[in-house]
Amino acid sequence: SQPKPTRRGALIVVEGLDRAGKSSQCEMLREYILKQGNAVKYIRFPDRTTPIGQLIDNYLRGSANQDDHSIHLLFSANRWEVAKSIEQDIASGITVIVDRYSYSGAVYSAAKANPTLSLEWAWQPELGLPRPDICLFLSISAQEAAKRGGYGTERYENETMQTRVRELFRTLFDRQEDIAIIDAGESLDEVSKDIQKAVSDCIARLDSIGPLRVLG
Ligand code: 2DT
Ligand code: MG
Repeated sequence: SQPKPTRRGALIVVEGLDRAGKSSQCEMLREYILKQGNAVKYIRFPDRTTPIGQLIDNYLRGSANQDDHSIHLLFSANRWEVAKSIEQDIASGITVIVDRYSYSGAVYSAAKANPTLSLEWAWQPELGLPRPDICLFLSISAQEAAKRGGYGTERYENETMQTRVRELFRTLFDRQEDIAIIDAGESLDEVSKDIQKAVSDCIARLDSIGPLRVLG
């Protein structure tokens, strides 16, 4: 009989506000997918290790300033520089878990309330990037976020930005497909179970979805 063609991997994005539990949940999801016998890779944006990523890191730590539009395009370029390698991994059967993606990209920039940097403007450079098969949004209330500890010292880690970011995520997710809103206010294990359910459903649909699509 013919050898079975490689089943492509899934592109899974995890989004959420600071302290929603993204990193822990990404790690638990990685272990879950591995245990099921599937190849899996974890990546995160911004990827601070590349030359563009270092500019972003300097900006976030406050040691460099950048025009709002300019830094926005650098965040997007930081995704474009790995787009090909994501496509190759997915094609070779590896499921890729991505910690923050285009959604954070558009929302954080638009939250600055710069009159020439709308959510619509901010989304444009994302068009054509690999499209997630599912985007899991870890949703926590402002109160729950506050309970989980104080803000860090990086740019954006303050109440005003977080409130705007939360609202803009909602606006963006009304317009985008394949978004799963996960109540991230529960325990690690409960949240993890909800994520596993959503991801299993997504992986079961992969054959009918067909090849990896692009963001539109
Ligand atoms: P971390 O806390 O996850 O390291 O993110 N951000 C992120 C943007 O403004 N644009 C983007 O495209 C991405 C991926 C969100 C650092 C901060 O960078 C913000 C928080
Ligand atoms: Mg952070």
